[in-house]
Amino acid sequence: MNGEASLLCVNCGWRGDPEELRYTCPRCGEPLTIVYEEDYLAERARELREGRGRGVWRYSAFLPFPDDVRRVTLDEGSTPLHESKQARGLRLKNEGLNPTASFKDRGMTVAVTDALRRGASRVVCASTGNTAASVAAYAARAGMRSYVLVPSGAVARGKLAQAVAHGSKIVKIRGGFDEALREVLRLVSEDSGLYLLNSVNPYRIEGQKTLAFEVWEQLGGSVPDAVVLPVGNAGNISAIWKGFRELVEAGLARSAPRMIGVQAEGAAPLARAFEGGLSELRPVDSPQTYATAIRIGRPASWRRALMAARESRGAIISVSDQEILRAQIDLARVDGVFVEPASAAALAGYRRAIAEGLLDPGESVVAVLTGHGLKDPDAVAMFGSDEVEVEPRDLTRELSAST
Ligand code: AN7
Repeated sequence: MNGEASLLCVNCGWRGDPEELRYTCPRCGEPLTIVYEEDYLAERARELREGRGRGVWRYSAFLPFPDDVRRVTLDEGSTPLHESKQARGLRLKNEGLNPTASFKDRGMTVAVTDALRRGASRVVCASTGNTAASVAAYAARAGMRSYVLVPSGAVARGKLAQAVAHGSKIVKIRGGFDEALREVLRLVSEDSGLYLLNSVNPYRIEGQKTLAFEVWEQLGGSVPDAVVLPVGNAGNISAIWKGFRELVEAGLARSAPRMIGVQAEGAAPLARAFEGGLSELRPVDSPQTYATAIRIGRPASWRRALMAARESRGAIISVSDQEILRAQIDLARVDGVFVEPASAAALAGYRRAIAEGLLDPGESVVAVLTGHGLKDPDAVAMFGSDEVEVEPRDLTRELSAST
């Protein structure tokens, strides 16, 4: 790799050289996408099929670095694809089993590798929590100083604990994620020494697209009929769609799955835009949901998310907090997989899509479970628990079969 990749603005068509670090289009402000020269992916298809090693870097043939790049890695990816006990054809991609317990690590290993390659020593992000935890860990590993901006109110406890543990400077911004992202974008435009690790960074998308390659491999070289996943800032749906499209472009898959993005009702600007057939986003000013990871009203990658849903003949839908909670409990108590609320939106969305006829029962569907349940231990308060405290001598009676 070198020279075969360029930066593309999917909105206005601007093109640039990735060696010149940019996150957004200088003409129109759209987050930039890394694209490869025609035929390049087809030429390297064999290397992708015969990839060595595991996880994200197994697919380095489709990543924009020379093969000898110094990787910053904690062995991300290679996550299990469980069959769900809840519906025939439904599989659960358990991204909570990444190094910092969310899918963000796929993008972070690639973006922090890029930061190191460019000699960056200070990295920054705005985050609802998981990006912050991942930035904190990878920056520590790379020996960089990290700054994480989080909403002052609503960050899950586990995520904050990770940022503290890894030694980030944590700045709680009064306001929500959207305000924090706006300020961090302003900050990096004024201070070229700060490397930005939000998903407007095109290297994050390159790392996260590897989920598609992994699913394809786990299904024996085929793709599912559909992928269902939670959508917040909309980087992940853009990335996974890009991965599946590249498989098709490389001649490794005949078609790509329908992409079904799921938002929480109180933070659903993309679902509204999709349902209304709109070509512009109407941001939500004070987004609300108990799935704090996706409490986002002004998704940066909104245009690419709508493109993914429309080009794939998928959809972006919304579900209530109650449906999310129900799905979270069922994932834990029926499938044995403990996820954070945002991730449960994937199962809630699957159920909605079946009910509305967007998916047929029995179709092959992968639900992306984006983050581990231990990230947000307080959410469990709403599950209802079965616990008692007893004197030691009362234990036998307490555990007798009748109770
Ligand atoms: C568990 O950490 O935005 O649509 O700052 O943590 O790519 O934003 C997290 C997002 C889904 C949505 N599931 O992904 C952040 C942040 C979980 C998440 C999403 C997030 P995007």
